[in-house]
Amino acid sequence: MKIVSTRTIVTCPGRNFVTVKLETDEGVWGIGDATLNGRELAVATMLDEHVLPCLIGRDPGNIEDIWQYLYRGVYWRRGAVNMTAIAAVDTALWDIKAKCAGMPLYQLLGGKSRERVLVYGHANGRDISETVEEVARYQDMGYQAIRAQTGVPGLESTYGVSNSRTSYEPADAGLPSEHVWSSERYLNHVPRLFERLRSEFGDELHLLHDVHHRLSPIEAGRLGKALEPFHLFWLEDAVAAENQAAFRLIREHTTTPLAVGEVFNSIWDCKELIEQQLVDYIRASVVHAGGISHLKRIFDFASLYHVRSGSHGATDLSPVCMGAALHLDIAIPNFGIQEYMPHNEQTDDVFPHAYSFVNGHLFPGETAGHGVDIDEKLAAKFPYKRAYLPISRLTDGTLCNW
Ligand code: CS2
Ligand code: MG
Repeated sequence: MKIVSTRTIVTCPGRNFVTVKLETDEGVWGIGDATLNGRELAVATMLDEHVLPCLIGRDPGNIEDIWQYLYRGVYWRRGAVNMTAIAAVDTALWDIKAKCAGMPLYQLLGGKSRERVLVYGHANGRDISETVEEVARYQDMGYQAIRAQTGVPGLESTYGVSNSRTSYEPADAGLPSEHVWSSERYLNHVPRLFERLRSEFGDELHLLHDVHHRLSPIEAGRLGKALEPFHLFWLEDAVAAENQAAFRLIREHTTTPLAVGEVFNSIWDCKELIEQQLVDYIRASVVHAGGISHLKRIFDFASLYHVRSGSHGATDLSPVCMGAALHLDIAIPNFGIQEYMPHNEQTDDVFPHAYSFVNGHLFPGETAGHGVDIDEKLAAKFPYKRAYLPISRLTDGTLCNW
């Protein structure tokens, strides 16, 4: 079997997505997600101009060799654009291999380690009362794990909270919108949210929170300690994780479980965090961490150190990434939880998929491959529309992490 044609498909059914499609001389095709929120065309160009031409004539069954060829062959290794491009090709190749085997992808990854994939949804509100209402709404929809984000008094906006009660889509403008941030106001307010949530919903419900890289290590230690009475499932991205050693300081101050890694694109971003058990969950995703092949390496390494998976699953990761992720989620021994932000209807129409949501869990489905396809005619109806992620500044104008 040989790869005879390749292309990238850029579409914007409410938000931008980039998809790679590889076609073979035996009529089998595979697709992979190549979406990098705010830098979509960088990845599309990387693929069209530098990666995809190298694939023509290759045997799609040689997944590992192609991965090594693309990872080592670029010379300038790693990085979000590079690893997202490799991820999309890798995902498409696994899709082809599973289709040729006539099996759902999880069968090639070791089969089922569980019957269903626990997911968490996003509840947010402009204040604590609205957030409580949203958590109740998600609980009524069957979610057993819910991430809660709330507005902070004195701040016009904050991460994870939409001002219009619609689902939160951060890539909101043709040039980066600017938001003001105050860690002090935030640190004083968040414990009140979780105190209220525990008194409203009791101890069973899994509660999660995303700090979104905004604190210093000692501030994160303070927050983790303040949240201990409310036993969160995890506190996510407490600090930016380039300095992996910084997590040791957080660890010294709190037993609140820590999750990190949605921005990671290789095992080298998290090797120290895992080896020294500085975190409890790794959030790396199929689309940004080199595909199924590399993400499985990361999770297998994490399994040696009691670190579990918690893959990123925001709406800026396409249904193709979600579909592929679920096959890994159901197969690996150290699965933790899967983030699940349902896509809008237009996106679901562009990306028909086999996965389904039932009672707080996702199921990958039994379709051969990863179970997701792309309707190219429909995709063509939604042209790319440049959109940036916001930036944040402190009240004195200092640029800080959004
Ligand atoms: C967030 C994301 O889902 C999450 O945990 O961190 O919404 C993140 O802000 C976006 O994926 C960025 O594009
Ligand atoms: Mg996050």
